[in-house]
Amino acid sequence: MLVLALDLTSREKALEIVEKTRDFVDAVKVNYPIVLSCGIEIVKELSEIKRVIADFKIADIPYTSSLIAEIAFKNGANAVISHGFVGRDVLEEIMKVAENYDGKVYVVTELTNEGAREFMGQFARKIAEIAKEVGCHGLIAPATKPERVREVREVAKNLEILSPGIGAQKGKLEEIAKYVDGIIVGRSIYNADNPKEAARKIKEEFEKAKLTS
Ligand code: 3DU
Repeated sequence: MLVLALDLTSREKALEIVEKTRDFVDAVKVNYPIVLSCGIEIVKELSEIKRVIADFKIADIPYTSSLIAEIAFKNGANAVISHGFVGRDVLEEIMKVAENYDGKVYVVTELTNEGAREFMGQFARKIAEIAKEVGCHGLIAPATKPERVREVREVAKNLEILSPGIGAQKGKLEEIAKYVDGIIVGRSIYNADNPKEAARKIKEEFEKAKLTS
């Protein structure tokens, strides 16, 4: 599975990139840059073309978190991403909302940046355990830290794992492919001279790495 991280601030450019890459992209991930620039309507618009994962990295009290999830699903998102460090009660509340929409919930175990080792990394395993116990659908684990992705896979068992950090953040496909179900890629696709070719190549390389790793 290839998820396109659409961190653009122009609606036109975003739609153009999605059109160009749609044959190779399985879902589109929206984050704050595009939603704060284009409005929540962009989720609906994109959801008419591809499945949309709303990456709001939800990290609030259960009530507020459930409102955020509700808005995402109501506007056509197929899945939301929550932080895991907020704890079980938040994930349970988001799951209740997701169930009403037949939607998915992915949980971040640890971010890709080095600084995330200071706090989140120490709890990545525990976060994966809680997400599994709560019945969340998947995890978001860092391609820049293959040893952690392996560890998270051990705990996650059959939970879906999506991994950002390939390309611009220097994560390597061959190091994580066997542990993950999908990759999340943004800049290496939308900033490429030929986004369609870039998406095709990355998807092919991922599939090849999965077969050979
Ligand atoms: O580095 P890229 O341009 O390929 O984009 C990666 C996307 O994944 C981006 O939207 C970012 O917010 C998200 N993400 C991470 O990069 C790292 C994480 O740990 C979680 C999400």
